[in-house]
Amino acid sequence: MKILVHSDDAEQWRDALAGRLPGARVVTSAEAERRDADYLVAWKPSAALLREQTRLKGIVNLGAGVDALLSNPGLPSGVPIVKLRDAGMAGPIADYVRYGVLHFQRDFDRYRRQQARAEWREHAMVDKGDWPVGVLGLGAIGARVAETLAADGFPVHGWSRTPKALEGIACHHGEAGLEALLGEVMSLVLLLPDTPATHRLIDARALARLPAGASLINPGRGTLIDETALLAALGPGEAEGRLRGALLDAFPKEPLPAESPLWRHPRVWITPHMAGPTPLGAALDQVVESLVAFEAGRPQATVDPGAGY
Ligand code: OXD
Repeated sequence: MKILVHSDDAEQWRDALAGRLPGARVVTSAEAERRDADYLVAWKPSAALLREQTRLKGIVNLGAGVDALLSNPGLPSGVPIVKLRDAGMAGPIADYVRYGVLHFQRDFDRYRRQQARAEWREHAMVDKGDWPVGVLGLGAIGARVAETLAADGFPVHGWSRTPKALEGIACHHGEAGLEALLGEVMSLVLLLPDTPATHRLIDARALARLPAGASLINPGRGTLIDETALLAALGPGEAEGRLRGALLDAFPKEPLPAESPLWRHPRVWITPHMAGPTPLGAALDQVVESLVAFEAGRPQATVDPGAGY
């Protein structure tokens, strides 16, 4: 079998895959030999690279989100796609979210602003038990985040499109479930996939449902948020608006354009899509398994392009 690899670390992937699949020929997208591959292992391939491939039997998406791949105009129809599930990224994402929740629950945002004024003033601590957190999206990563926060002592509400049950998590689903969750949580965490159904789910109405002083943490997809509504809910300047602050790792357009007002908002923390890197070591087993399963004619859980994940 011939495998084509495309990613920032394609050479490492090529060598690692060649080591694990000695019968395979593995090339990177930078090599002249890149045409006529049987399988593509890639993160954000170009439309041109996809169009060059005429006999693909399967694609392995080197990430958990398939939105970029599914919206690629060069994507051939009918070729099965598998994505990484939790390939080592859920732990770092859970840490990112913990950092964000603690940031607001322990008032680090306020202390940071006070420091700029040399102001020594302690805020009464809100107990973890009184700081409910909502996690939207209970896939492999969302579930791990929800369970981590619950183990830390936060009351956790989870939401998914279809009903799910997770021990220790108050699980909600459907529209009514979302309304109920939004009304409860002091930190809202977004870990839904980017699909037409989740686009701008966090709009002015959703933000208005959150309790006053709530915070938003988005290590998921930027398209989930209506940015105009977010800025309105935050209000301008340092004085806390209805929405106290936001920690954002994902944006509809990345890199976040320099002119975005989010960069300069004093109660917004921006990170450059770093919450859950995909470590090659942890993802390799999954990629090899997927390729072996493709080759054996029994691909593992493939992406449903209609649902978008
Ligand atoms: C992913 C990502 O989808 O890094 O894995 O955004």
